Amino acid sequence: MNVNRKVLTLDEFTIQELRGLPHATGQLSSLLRDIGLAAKRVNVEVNKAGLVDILGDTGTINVQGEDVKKLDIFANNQFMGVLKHGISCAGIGSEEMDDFVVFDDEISNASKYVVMFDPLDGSGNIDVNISIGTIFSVFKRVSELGKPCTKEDFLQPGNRQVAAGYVIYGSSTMLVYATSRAVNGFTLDTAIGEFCLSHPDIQCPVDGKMYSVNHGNFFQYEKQVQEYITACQKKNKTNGGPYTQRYIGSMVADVHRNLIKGGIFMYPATTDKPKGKLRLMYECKPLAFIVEKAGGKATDGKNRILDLQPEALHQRTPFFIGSKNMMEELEGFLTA
Ligand code: AHM
Ligand code: MG
Repeated sequence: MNVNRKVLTLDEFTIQELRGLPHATGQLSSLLRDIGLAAKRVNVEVNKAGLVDILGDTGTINVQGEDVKKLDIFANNQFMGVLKHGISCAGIGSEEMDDFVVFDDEISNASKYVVMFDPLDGSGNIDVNISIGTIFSVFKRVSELGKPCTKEDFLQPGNRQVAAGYVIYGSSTMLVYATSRAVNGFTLDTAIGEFCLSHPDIQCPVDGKMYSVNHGNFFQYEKQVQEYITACQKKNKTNGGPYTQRYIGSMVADVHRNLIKGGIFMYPATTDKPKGKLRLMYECKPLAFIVEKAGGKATDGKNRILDLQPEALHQRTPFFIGSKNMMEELEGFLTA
């Protein structure tokens, strides 16, 4: 058997990283490995989603709807379960749950981190075989170690994240995560059941030619946003336009593509949703941390996402994220 020892698994990579940090306790590495394990379990079920539709108990539309919902809950329980049974996480917040969950046992109370996640983003795409994702965000606790974690641990601004990442269940399954050091991407090798380092030190291209936005909402956007979108569609020597429009309806997939190839993703406020649709804590802050760490930018149209002080767990925000120069071009329109 030809074993390629140049390929590092997620576990090997996190252990290797620890060697460069002699004072690290290993809790963050262990937490990332726990997330990798949950991602593998969810991946198995996501791959079966189409089959479940065909072989479902009654095959009616209602049952299909329930199956899709079940996968959301399955993903939620997998991530919550591995984090609860691990040694690094004191509690979690999830887009699927009304309130945060305090694990409150001896090991969890001694753990340094809390995690917030969207277990299955873009879940409306499950039953049509389109990429979906998990997004996660890791904070160091501000509450006293040895005691149960508190709401203040969760309501921290994005610039306090110690790590953030996503899993994309696509044509291949990838885990991408950022720490203060770098953004690295791991592709699941299904033959050995391991995430392997495939995209070391990801840098978001400074320029891009793709814009991602729901055009169906065009007439609900504010005027400056409409003007920017219109400019994206025009020939323009300075920005290389017209740009190509790509909108999957699974933000993880859109942002992942833009991170690798360059581009901008927008979910602006609409007249129906004046605060935007996307959730600051579970979706926007972690993606902003990753893209900024890779050299891009992320704002709510006025402020840096990472500087927003959250007020509620399920808070929504308008969201603009992507390549540095495209974001600055957008900012020119928004401040005009
Ligand atoms: P969800 O968390 O309910 O799945 O919603 C988030 C998703 C994003 O992945 C995607 O970009 C957006 O909603 C699509 O919304 P719309 O259909 O309004 O364009
Ligand atoms: Mg979501």
